[in-house]
Amino acid sequence: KAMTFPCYRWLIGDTKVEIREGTAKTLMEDSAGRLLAHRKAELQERQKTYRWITWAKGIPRCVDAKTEADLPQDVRFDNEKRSDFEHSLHYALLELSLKKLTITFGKSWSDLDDFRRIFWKLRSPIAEYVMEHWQEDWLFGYQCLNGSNPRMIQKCSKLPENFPVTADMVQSSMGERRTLDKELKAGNIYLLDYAIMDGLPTNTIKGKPQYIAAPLCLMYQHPDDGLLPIAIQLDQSPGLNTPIFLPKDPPLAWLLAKIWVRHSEFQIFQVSSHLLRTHLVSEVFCVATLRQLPAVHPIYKLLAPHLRYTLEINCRARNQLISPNGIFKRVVSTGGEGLLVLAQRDYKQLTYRSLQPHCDFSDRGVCQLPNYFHRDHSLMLWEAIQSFVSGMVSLYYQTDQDVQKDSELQAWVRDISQEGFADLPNFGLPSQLISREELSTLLAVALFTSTVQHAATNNGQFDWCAWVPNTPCSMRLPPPEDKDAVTMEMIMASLPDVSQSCVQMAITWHLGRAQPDAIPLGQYTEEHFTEVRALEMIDQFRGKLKEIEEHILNQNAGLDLQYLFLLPSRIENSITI
Ligand code: OYP
Repeated sequence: KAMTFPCYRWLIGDTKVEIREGTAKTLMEDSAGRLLAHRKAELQERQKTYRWITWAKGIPRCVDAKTEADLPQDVRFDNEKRSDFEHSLHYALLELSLKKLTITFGKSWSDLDDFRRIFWKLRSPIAEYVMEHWQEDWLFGYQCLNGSNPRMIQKCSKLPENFPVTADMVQSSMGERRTLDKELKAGNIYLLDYAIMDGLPTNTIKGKPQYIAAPLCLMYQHPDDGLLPIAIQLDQSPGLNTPIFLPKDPPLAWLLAKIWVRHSEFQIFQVSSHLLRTHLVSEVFCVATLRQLPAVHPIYKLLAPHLRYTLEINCRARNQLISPNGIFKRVVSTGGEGLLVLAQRDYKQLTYRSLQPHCDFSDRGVCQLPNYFHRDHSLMLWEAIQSFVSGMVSLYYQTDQDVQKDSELQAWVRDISQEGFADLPNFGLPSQLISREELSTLLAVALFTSTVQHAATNNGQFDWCAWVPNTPCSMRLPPPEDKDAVTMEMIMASLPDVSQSCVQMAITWHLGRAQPDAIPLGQYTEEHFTEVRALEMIDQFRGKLKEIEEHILNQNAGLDLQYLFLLPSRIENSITI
């Protein structure tokens, strides 16, 4: 193959400079004076173009652009992407507002089956499955592992003090000869704790207050029936008005308690797992890379394909989704101040460790859980990414000293840790890289977050949120205080109304559907690298991904509920939606 692509170009004064030479070069290798001057000029230009800004205090910093129109052409959507993005959303909102009309002028909104009248059947076998089975306890448990927010579940070896579940309460969920105490010791008890939602400011929508709870939910890994919810408390403080809901309670009371947990899931899922921990984290890598690495730098070449369209989609999200009049404000319980406070609380606890999947799973104590496909696929993909990037690093850095001496690289990591993740003393990313291993880990985190982790949270959102009662975006009544007083009327008056539900379906479809112009993980359409060894490593990486693809397909063959969100061919190379 002929490799004659210009590998970098920029403007010095009015002169466009193009170097027709493909070899990636770190600073030390680039010794000729003229080239050094070019590197410097390119970076000065880039730092003028891409500047950090604090959009809101207490969350990662981002690119300085009021709207996507302020971004340089190089990082904007191309025409096809823009028109698809705008049309698909309008199409969805229009389609659903028609459905809404038929309800507003038709029958009342009084029964769970009424959600069927607005449900959008769109080739999502999972969404249809959810519609039929969402009330079953095992599906509630399954979603903790393989739904769209698979990072909430954690091992519980001792009951939290504010969650006074007794052996008696859960005996019937465990079966004979088993006790809560024994199962705690055996490591079969897990917990969902939404303490982070306690006291969040709540939204008011069309004059009506919305409600938020901070539940605790105890889970049991049953030897035959899988992971099951066995006790739910909807507030962090126990008390007379804070009953502990149980599977043996009146069915509507238990159902409403589960719905409340799922409502918390929606908030954590979208604000923390999706927005903060993928979109905003990747934007930090993106801005630092554009500011600190010249296009000829091997690390720039390695990262560039994983940063495509991320700045524009994030600008759009800041302007239309989480802005003062955005979609969240119009339909979600954390709309307005709530989502910001939630993001800020979660940002405070964000660690570099938690962005590395093997650490995250082991810190949560979930390595033994059976049928945790999300975990198994994540680890396989992490391994593939990690070995790819460390191979590339060792191509361009012969020793650890080479890493220490690369002042561009060091400025890059300083930009990430000091500018992007500012005010985060416990984040855990050093502001200097001293070894090739440290560099490889950081690159693996950047790649993994913008590809695998984003796919894991983004790709399932229509499947798991289209049936609104399964993952409601808001609640319109406070949590129930009396188990015996729960009625269907109360459930319907708590769940989102018709128009909130329609918007939830439209947006989750818009974001979760397969993107028409997607570039899948490991496909490098622009030939940044031209060296034979680098190209071989890319090939090896693709080979691994192909094996993973086949493994996942075989594993899923014949399953009613398939876990395909981490199929490599369905993972995008960057966050573009
Ligand atoms: C940007 O015209 C994005 O209103 C989506 O978000 C939707 C718009 C703008 C609205 C455009 C318009 C892209 C990227 C992102 C992200 C992370 C958080 C996603 C939360 C989705 C929540 C859906 C809520 C529905 C009730």
